[in-house]
Amino acid sequence: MGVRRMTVAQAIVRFLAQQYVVRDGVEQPFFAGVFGIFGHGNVTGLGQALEETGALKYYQPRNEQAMVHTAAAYAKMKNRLQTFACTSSIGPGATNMVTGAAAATINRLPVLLLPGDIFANRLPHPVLQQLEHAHSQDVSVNDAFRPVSAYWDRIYRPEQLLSALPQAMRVLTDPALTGAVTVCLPQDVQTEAYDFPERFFAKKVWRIPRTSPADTELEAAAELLRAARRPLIVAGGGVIYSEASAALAEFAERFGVPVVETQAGKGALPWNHPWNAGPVGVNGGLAANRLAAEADVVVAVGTRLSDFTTASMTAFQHPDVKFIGINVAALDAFKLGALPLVGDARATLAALGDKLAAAGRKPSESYRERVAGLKAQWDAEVDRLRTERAGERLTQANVLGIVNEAAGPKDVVVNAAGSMPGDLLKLWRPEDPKSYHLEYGYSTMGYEIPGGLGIKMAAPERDVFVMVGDGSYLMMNTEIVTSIQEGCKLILVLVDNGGFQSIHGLQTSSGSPSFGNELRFRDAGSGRLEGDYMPIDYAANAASMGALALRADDEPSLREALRKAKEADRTTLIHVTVDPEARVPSYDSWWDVPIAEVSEQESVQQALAAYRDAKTRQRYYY
Ligand SMILES: Cc1ncc(C[n+]2csc(CCOP(=O)(O)OP(=O)(O)O)c2C)c(N)n1
Ligand SMILES: [Mg+2]
Repeated sequence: MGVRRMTVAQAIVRFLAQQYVVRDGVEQPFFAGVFGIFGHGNVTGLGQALEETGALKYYQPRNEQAMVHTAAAYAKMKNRLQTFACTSSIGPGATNMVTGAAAATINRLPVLLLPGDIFANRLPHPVLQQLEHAHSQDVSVNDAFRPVSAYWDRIYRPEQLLSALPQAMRVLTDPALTGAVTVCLPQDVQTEAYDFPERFFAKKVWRIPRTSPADTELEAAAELLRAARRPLIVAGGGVIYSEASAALAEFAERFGVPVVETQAGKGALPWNHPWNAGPVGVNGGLAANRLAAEADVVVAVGTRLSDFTTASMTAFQHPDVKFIGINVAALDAFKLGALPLVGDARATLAALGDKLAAAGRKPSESYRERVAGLKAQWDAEVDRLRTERAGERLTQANVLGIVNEAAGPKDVVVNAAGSMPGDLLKLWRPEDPKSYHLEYGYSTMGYEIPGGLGIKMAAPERDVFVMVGDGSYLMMNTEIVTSIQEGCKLILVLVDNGGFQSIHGLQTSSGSPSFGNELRFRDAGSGRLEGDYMPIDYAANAASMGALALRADDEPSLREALRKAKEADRTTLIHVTVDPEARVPSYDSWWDVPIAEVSEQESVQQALAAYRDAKTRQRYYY
């Protein structure tokens, strides 16, 4: 067996460049490249290896957290079949990636993180940026990645790569297990040489199977569904990752089952599909939430069933409601006491459909009429919210409607935190499964622009509309520079409402006076942050990084700015100001956010009473 002498870092780069995946007969390289910021912890190791081998394309971000978001967004856009590796130095460069790792793992998106680590030989310790522990020398800041990683490892000896990297690939490419995979690389080990077997660098194709549940389980599920009077499907992100839209539409039509959507699942069916009853849960619409409340059998497909989907366990109120969980991940399939169908969404929907047809299920005409009636009502409500009113300030809902009209059916909208995720879920009308991209697992402020970059890199033929709140923009905007550097055009729509209006709304509706959520000057009199709104020139900020920058404050100026942005040859930011008070209401839903049990303020006491009352609707499903 031939061997080849190279450094650990060189071996990693050469190995990664040879990893491929295949699903449905389509083969592709798993890594599109490497993002990295260099420091003493990786420049002479992975930096040297990337430069000399040239085996993987290198990209230079502005911030380590951002590069992980970019990698995750890219992976999401590629239905988890391709991603990036991310290399950082030791210390702050590494820990900057922890937030990105958590976001990727929560959203079940593959990213490979290669943080530099302190010396394995310990001779020069403590090194610059090393956090020492009095109780152990076997701990570094990189241990902070353990709880946020789907797989975690640290390489002390070169030959450990021979088992660590295949394990890392196993987890990255397994749809049930995937997330952030972290392989920590002590800075001395990265540069150490070893005689690696040649075979380690041969092309390797990881097969992604479409697994099906056992026949007996499918039959039990078909039996439950056959007799259901008000069945309902909750479509999550797994439907999209599995490319199961056609299978879902067929199932819904064939058996008369309405589909309601989560943030990750929105777009699985086009908004105007007759069986798409719209979004469900805390930010759901009235059609979906009413159907959920009365459903007797709920089929949860490819969803984590987060509190936003279950309305904190109040969405499903039928006294005998039963659940069927279709999911590649057993963790999710078993939730809500469901009959678990552990398998790929597309394969399982098809197999369950066959069983259900054999069991003789027929669609009910009266249920179809009820769904159609509710859907028509909801569509009219969305029209109403999106339509701007003459003489009034633009609302965020108007902005979303206008941007949606400017976007083509294949264009992508991206967002993550604030009041926009809820409004987008209600108001955006996707026609394509990859046109709606919300990071609402970790809801990370700052994901928007790096995420938009990842989407554009994955789908250069689509325009990417990055909807970003003023708060989120201030938290992380510097990937604008990277978008200019790479010629990846983004259309940024910055919605300026004077700060954290989502949390401000939550605060005041929970009985508290305004405190700490708006972007205001400190008031000399009260000493609190309740002076005037701070004027921030976001357009000038974006322009300083090389973007085209425009301003809009009414419908005609926004439509004109969007027209210019679509024509522009580079990243364009539109700074649009909206009425901070105009909020989209909620529809028959509730979110569990606890209220102070002791307060002198009457408004808080009232909120507590309302909270306790609402909590009585919370259900436990076993
Ligand atoms: C990194 C991070 N920190 C804090 C939060 C909590 N949080 C959720 S929304 C929000 C405010 C977002 O402000 P902005 O982007 O302006 O959107 P708006 O609420 O005004 O719609 C905050 C602080 C978060 N989601 N992410
Ligand atoms: Mg805001």
